[in-house]
Amino acid sequence: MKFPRNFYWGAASSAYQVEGGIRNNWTPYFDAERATDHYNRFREDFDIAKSLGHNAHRFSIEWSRIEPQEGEWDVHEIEHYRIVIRALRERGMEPFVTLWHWTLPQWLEKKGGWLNTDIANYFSRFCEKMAEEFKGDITFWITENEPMVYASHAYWRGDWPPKCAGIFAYLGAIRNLVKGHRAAFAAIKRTQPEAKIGIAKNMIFFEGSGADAVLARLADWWWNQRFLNLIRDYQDFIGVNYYFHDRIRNFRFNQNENKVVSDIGWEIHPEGIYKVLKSLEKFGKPIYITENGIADAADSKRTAFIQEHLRFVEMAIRDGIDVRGYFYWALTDNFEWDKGFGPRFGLVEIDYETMERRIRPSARSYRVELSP
Ligand code: IFM
Repeated sequence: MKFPRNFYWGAASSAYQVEGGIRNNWTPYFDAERATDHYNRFREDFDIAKSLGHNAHRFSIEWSRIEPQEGEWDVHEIEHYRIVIRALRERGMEPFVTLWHWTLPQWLEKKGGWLNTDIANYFSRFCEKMAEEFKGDITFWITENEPMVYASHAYWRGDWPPKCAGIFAYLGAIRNLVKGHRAAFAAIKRTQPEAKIGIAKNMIFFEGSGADAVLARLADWWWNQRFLNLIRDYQDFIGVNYYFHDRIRNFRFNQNENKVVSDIGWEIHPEGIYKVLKSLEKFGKPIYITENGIADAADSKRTAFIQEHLRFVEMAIRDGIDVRGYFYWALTDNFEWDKGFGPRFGLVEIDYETMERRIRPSARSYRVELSP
């Protein structure tokens, strides 16, 4: 498999899932505590990524560290992320920065979080500040991670903070997430016109035949396409997070064959990544796979998982889709939100007792060969 010369490849993480010591809107419900102590061990983690040959890394800046109280910037924490970014650059890795990976400062959650009609202003103010601070160091900004996933858990099912379920809350949160992205896009561009900005969109390959195909198209429109359509003129690239295939049979979702599943029961369906990439062709934007990964504690499926998905990404590129990068989720094991520390997504295993890092064999077989 050969990828274009400038292709970015590496792994991803998010602040709350790895840093440790964060108190945000999740903490009262699902406390990540020390997480992987990445806040103190980021150099060690980046050394590992470098030793694996990665040329890019995706991580998030934790809003609750930067603005712990409304309107107050924490210069010490800004400096911390400056050092983190420098550490990546020194190791030859391009930083891709996520500005909102599902967490909010507690003061903002108290004001209604994503249901606050002013949240787009709060968010764009934070994003603008980050662009001002880091415009010399960062090109790629991901404003929001998987907004539809967050809205459906937090405001529809109500199993994630702020655990507020209801159709109006769900629709209202989506509307504000769209507004938030647009406002953030404008704010970053004002500060840094050359910035490249997008979101990381969770994409599901919905499949159905006959009458089920109609439902599959509808689900595709609602889940995959609508948000991207609404921010169509406010993005330089599309970030794709791909984990799921959903086969619809007799008007019922989730009728997958599940022949091969991850430790948390997610079906492995690599060709779906090709299908979702194809479905994004019409936007005419560069695409980065901002997440793709598997929970596999025994590390018995991860190598094939990565190779198969990369094979379909390569096929998409050969078919003319402008895919420019791939980030495996995740560099290390980490705190998997409501599921805690059980699922093991990492290329690198974490011993949560000692915080020792152990590189899994699959990490060494994950290589993306670039054309000369
Ligand atoms: O861990 C999450 C990540 O934070 C967002 N995308 C899916 C991953 C696996 O569930």
